[in-house]
Amino acid sequence: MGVGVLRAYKEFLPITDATPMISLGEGDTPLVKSNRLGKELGCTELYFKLEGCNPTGSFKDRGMVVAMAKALEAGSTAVMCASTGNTSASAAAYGAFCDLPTYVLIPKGEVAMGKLAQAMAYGAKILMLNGNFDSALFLVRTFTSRHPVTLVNSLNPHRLEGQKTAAFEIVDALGDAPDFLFIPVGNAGNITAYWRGFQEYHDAGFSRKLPRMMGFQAEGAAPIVRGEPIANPQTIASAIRIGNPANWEGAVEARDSSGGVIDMVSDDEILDAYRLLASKEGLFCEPASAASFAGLVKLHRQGLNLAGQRVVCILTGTGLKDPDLAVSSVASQATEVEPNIEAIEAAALLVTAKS
Ligand code: AN7
Repeated sequence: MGVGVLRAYKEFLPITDATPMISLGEGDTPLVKSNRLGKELGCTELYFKLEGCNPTGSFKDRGMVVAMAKALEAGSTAVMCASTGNTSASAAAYGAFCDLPTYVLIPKGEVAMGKLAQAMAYGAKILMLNGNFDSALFLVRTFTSRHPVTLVNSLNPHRLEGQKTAAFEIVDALGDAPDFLFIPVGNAGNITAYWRGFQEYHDAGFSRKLPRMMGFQAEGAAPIVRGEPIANPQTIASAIRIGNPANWEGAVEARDSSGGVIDMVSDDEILDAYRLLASKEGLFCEPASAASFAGLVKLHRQGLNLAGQRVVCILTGTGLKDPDLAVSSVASQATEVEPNIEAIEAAALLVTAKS
């Protein structure tokens, strides 16, 4: 418990005697059983994997710790990534921990405030690009091919090795793989990593079944669903505003060999799911994360029978990453009150009567 991903799953990771066993306490995140929303969907066993509980508030830490450890082992002197926000926050944190200078290339005006604040606080060298994530990824690939700087996007194979440990934790917690795994898809590294993790654990005899992999893109940024790159991807879920995913083939392979789907959800469906998770389950995730649950709601509406099925939704990042959106999009209103008990009583009773 709490030993970090490298120690917890050493035998499944590319670790040698020379690998520094670093940790910021990543992994071992809660798998919470739904109290209300599962019942509404006729699903008796619905769970949420709270990846926002990782040290920088997203699942990226699982892969970043492996990528950084391997970079240190290889004698790297700097790391770089392109990011819609969470990868840069994670790279910056582990870079600070390891004393490795960290360069992050982010699309100007498209990264949620909490993520930008993290990269700044951890002391990353931030390059704001007048362009989108896809052009940022192309540029860091080019830069790191020309200079002795380690790329820590999920094109770095160590990233996916670390991220697959979330699948191990789910099987460890449930005693088997779930029937369905719902997950947001952006650059498509995570769905690729989960599928690998479920397969490896299955091959090692830790699970009897394999889940159907249910990946969800945002409607305005759904290249895999549409079958071609999107030049100008748009969605309120800025984390998955990606038009040409680096791990496209991995996502298709996960879908096809698991009997799953890669589908899309609209921004309205994402926001509805985001509000429901917070107000009916007490789970505050970021909008991109809510795409997993939005996908479950969509398929349920289309007639998918969830009776007797064990379902896990991955909530990839915490809602605190994007406070502006939270304040502008939630249902509850703040009531202004004078500092006396009569005013408080009047206001509180009014609120109770209303709800
Ligand atoms: C909260 O940080 O791509 O399909 O640069 O931040 O593995 O890309 C983030 C992606 C889902 C999609 N949920 O995962 C980045 C970045 C959240 C995310 C995804 C991201 P992938």
